Amino acid sequence: MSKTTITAALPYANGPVHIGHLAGVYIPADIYARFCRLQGKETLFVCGSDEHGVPITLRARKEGITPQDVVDRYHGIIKDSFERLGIQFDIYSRTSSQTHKETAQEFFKDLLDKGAFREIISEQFFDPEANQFLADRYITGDCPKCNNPGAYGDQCEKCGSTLSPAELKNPKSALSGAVPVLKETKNWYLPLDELQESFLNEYIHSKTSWKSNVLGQCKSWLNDGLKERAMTRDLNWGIPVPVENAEGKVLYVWFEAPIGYISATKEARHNDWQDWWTGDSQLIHFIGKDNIVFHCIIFPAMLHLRGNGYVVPSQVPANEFLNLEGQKISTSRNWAVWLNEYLDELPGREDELRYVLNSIAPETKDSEFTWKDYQTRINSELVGIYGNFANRVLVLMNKYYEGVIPSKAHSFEHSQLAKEYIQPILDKVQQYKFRDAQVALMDLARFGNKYLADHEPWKLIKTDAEKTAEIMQFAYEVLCNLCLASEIFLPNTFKKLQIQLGMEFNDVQKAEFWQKGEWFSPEHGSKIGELSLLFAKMEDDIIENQINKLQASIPAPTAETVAIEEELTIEKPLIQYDDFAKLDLRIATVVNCEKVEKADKLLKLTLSLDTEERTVLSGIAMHFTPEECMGQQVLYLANLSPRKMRGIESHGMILMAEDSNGKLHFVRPSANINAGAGVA
Ligand code: B3M
Ligand code: ZN
Repeated sequence: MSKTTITAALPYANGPVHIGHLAGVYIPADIYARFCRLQGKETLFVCGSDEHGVPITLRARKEGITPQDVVDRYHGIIKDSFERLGIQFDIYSRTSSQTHKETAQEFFKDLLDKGAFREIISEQFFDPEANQFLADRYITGDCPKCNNPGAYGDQCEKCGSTLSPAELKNPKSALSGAVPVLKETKNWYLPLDELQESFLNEYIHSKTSWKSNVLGQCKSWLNDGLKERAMTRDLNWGIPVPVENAEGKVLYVWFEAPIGYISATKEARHNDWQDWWTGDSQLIHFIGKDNIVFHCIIFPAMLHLRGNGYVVPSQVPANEFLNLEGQKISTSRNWAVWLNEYLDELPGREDELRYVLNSIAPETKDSEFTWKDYQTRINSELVGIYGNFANRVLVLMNKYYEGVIPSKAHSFEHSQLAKEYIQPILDKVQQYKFRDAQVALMDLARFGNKYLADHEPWKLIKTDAEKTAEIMQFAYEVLCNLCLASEIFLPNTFKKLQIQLGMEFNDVQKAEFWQKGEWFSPEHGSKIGELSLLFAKMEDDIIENQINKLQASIPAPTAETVAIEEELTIEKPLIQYDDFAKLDLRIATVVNCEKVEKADKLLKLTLSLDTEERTVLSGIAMHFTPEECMGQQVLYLANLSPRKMRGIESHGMILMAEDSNGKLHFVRPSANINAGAGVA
């Protein structure tokens, strides 16, 4: 059987891990890795801290410590918190390790020797006082768009514009305050333009099973045409470029960080590490959407150039983003739920966090965590359904049979039960639909609960002992299957429940369940273990404390933001992000358009969203002919309730801009992009 190498994005060691990281990357990756192991696949699950790159040096400057101090601190915090949550890496390494340094340098040398890079001399900003080149973030100045005096060379945080350092007015070095000057420097570039033709076009187009959000991004990069990209940087924090006379240059963090997966494999598997990266090994990267280009385009290109039998990624199940209480999670604004703090403040609630975050994982679009929703899911689902079922079965078992499983067999078909309740879990995990898989898990708990409610053994025991034994035996059997199925989602609950069931599932039993998808049927006569509570009710005060803590972390509005908000209220009332987040805005392409009979103003449009088509009626017939609409990309509100007009159901609406003459114009992206793309 082929090997499966699973990687989870290496978190930057410039802060702890938060719930957004967990929901997007680490929980799905852990579910999948556990699943592969239980399926009997040879599985390696690697991760580690990403300890290079500009964000680390910025954090160090801010705190007045060295970059090494920063990464040492956060590497420890991150590694420890993953362990406490039960993320079962085979290794959690770090990119400051000696093995990684050697591996990355060797990789670079090999590509260099193969003539894979372009050497390009360009002008970069340089601080003449500090005597070093400046990363974009290290240059500050006045924003060309809004005049904010504290804009960075890559971005203005006030107006949100993306900038380049040359655009800043009155640029200054953040290191010394000196005016930066342009200076020539040589760097090594990956010729992605050539690689697109020779490899990447075909590679991406062969990946028809990838998720549509991932393919959409890849294709749009390819459509725009890839450009060469520097793989070395003039910086003093990172892995030195292994070439003579390259002092002061390091490997670009996005060149070496993915190589970290290989280094970690070496550290975990000294003797056979190559086998995990060659042959028919399956390489699967779990990442967030902002890392797609690096894992689907740049890293595969690097592996392809390296040759030597290296495999390229076979799956990249990237997720979108998780928001928190109506706002984007932000490390710098401290708008986050930090894993290490969660574990300290809510001890014993690890599986609850895993459960909730998997329930709302941003698998196809951005999603949202709120503390209230967290509470509801725990109380009504984990306590109300799962815990309630387990508790009823085990308590009655003690009460009626002194904990010994009665031998009265039920008459359900095992194969039917497997098809209905076990297979769906396996299928969904295999399709990387972990949310749905967990819903299927809960369906089994619901089934058990309903079975008890329908048969009421607590009443039946008074009149029919035989039938009661049959019911209780079956309920116990359902609980065993629920327990088995929980191992990949709720590992602590699995362990606890196993003890209470008086079970210790062995490898054969697990294999029959996870590999063959068979219904488990317990031996009669065994005795259940000691009972304990699986899930405790989540009380209001805990939730209130968490909400208060979060609210306390947002800075109070400044006079300026208050003024801006007042100005904005003139026309329409201010809304909360929540209200905005409800809109499903997309870019759609008009693939068909026709007039509507007996309706002068209406056009009937067929919009393509890539994976599906929608019919929309739009009152633009006085402004455009059907021909003029064909092929247009439009801004489309996808989740407006359907409405019937002239006997035709219209799904959503297209958004138009009206100029001062009352003429309508299409609102469309500045370049053609993939139909269905989200707008946020
Ligand atoms: N550290 C970026 C991030 O955390 C980066 C991932 C590296 S994966 C090789 O989003
Ligand atoms: Zn600005």
